[in-house]
Amino acid sequence: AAVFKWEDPFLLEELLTDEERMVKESAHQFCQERLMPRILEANRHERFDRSIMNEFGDMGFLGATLEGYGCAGVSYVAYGLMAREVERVDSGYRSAFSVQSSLVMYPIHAFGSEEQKEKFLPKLRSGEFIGCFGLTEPDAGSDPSSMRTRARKVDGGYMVSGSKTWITNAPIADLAVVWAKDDEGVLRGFILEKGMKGLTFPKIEGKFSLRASTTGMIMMDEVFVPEENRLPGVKSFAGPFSCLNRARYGIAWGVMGAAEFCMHAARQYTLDRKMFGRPLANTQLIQKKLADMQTEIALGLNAALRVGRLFDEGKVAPEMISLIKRNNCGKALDMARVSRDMHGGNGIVDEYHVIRHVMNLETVNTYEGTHDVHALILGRAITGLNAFGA
Ligand code: TGC
Ligand code: FAD
Repeated sequence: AAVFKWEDPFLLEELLTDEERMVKESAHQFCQERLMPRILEANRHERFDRSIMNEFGDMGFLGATLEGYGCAGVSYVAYGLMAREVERVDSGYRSAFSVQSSLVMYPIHAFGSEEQKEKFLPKLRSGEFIGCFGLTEPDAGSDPSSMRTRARKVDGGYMVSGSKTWITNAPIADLAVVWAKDDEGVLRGFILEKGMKGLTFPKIEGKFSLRASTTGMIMMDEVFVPEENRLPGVKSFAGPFSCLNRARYGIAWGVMGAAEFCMHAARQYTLDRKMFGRPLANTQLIQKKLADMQTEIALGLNAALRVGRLFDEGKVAPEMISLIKRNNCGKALDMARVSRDMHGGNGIVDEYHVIRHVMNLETVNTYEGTHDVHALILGRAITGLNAFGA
C-alpha cells in the first residue's frame, strides 16, 4: 500500500538521482554537524566565521554547477539541495554560499577571459578567496539601470567611481565583481581586487536580519582597473541578470529549508508542550497550522525541483524563477512567523532558532528582487504591459 510521509508528502526524495541524494545527505550532515553548533553565537554577536568558506570549499559546494577549474560540475538540482540544507541552518550562511557561487564564480566562468578564470576560479572554489557582487547602489535598488557608478576609459583600463551598498561579504572580500556604465552608457562588469587604490569596503552595522552574514558597501574613488580585469563577455544588463537567475533559483530552494526547520520545530514543540491538559498538537488550530505549512513546503519544493530540471535541460525562463523566488520566499516568511507564534513566549528566544529565521527571511523576501518586483516581472509576462517605468 502507498505510504504517506508527513515530512515528504509527494516522495520528492524518489525524484532525485543517486548523485543528488548523496549530495543532499552529505550536505545535511555537514550543515547539522558543522554549521548548526556555531549559529547561535554567530547571530548573537553579528559574526561571520571566515573559515566557513574554506569548509564550503572542502565540501565542493562553491561554484558546484560549473565545469572545470576544480569545480564539481553537478546539476542545478544538486545546487538547490545544497542551498536547502545550508539555509535550514541560516539564510546568512546560504547568502555567503550563493554569492560566491552564482554571483561571483558564475560571471567569471561565463563572461571572463581564460586568464581571469585561471587566476580567480580555483581560489574562489576552495574558499581561499572570498568574492562579492556589487550591483545595488544607495539610489538604485529595484531599478539597477539607474545606477551612477561610472567606468571612464583611460590608457590601459578604466577609472571606476561610485558606491555600491548592501553588498553581502564585501567587508571580508578579496575581490568584487562590480557593474558600472562606461562613457557610452553601456553596462560593463569588472573584477576589482582588494588593495586597489581608492577602493574600500565599509561594514554596515546594526542589522536585525542576516546577522551571521557580513554586509557592507563598496566605495570606489577613482579606482584604476586595468583592461585585463574587465569581463570581456558582458555589455548589457543581461549579464548581471543572468547571475541573479541562478542565485534566485537557489534561494527558492533555500527558503524551503528554513521553512522546513520552522515547521519541524513547531511540530515537536507542540507535541511536547501540554496546555489545558493535552499536547498543543492535539488541538484543531495547531493541526491546521501544521497542515498549511506542510502543504506550502511540499508545493514549493516540487516547484523548485521542476524549475531545476528545466534549468538542467536548458529550458528555464527567468519568469519561472521569479515565480518560485517570490512565492517560496513569501510563504517561508509567513510560515516562520506562524511557527514563532506556535512557540509562544519561547518563540522570541534565539535558542529555539525560529525568531532568527523570521528575521532572516525578511531580508530574503527583499533581496534578489523584492516580492513585489517579481510580481511585476510576472505581471509584465501575463499582460505584455510593463509596470516598471515609463
Ligand atoms: P529589462 O528591460 O527587463 O532588461 C534589460 C536587459 O536584461 C535582460 N534581462 C534578463 N536576462 C537574463 N535574465 C533575466 N532575469 C533578465 N531580465 C532582464 C533583458 O532581456 C535585456 O537584455 P538586452 O540584451 O536586450 O539589453 O530591464 P529593466 O530595467 O526593465 O528591469 C527591470 C527589473 C525590475 C526586472 C530588474 O531591474 C530587476 O530584476 N530588478 C531587481 C533588482 C535585483 O534583483 N537586484 C539584486 C541585487 S543582488 C542581490 O540582491 C544579492 S543578495 C544575495 C545573497 O546575499 O544571497
Ligand atoms: P527599493 O527598490 O527602494 O524598494 C522599496 C520598496 O518599494 C519595496 O517594497 C519594493 O518592492 C517597492 N517598489 C520598488 N519599485 C516598485 C514599483 N515599481 N512598484 C511598486 N513597488 C515598488 N545587492 C547587491 O548588489 N549585492 C549583494 O550582495 C546584496 N546583498 C544584500 C544583502 C542584504 C542583507 C540586503 C538587505 C540587501 C542586499 N542587496 C544586495 C540589495 C538588494 O538586492 C536590494 O535591497 C533590493 O534589490 C531592493 O532594493 P532597495 O533596498 O533599494 O529597495
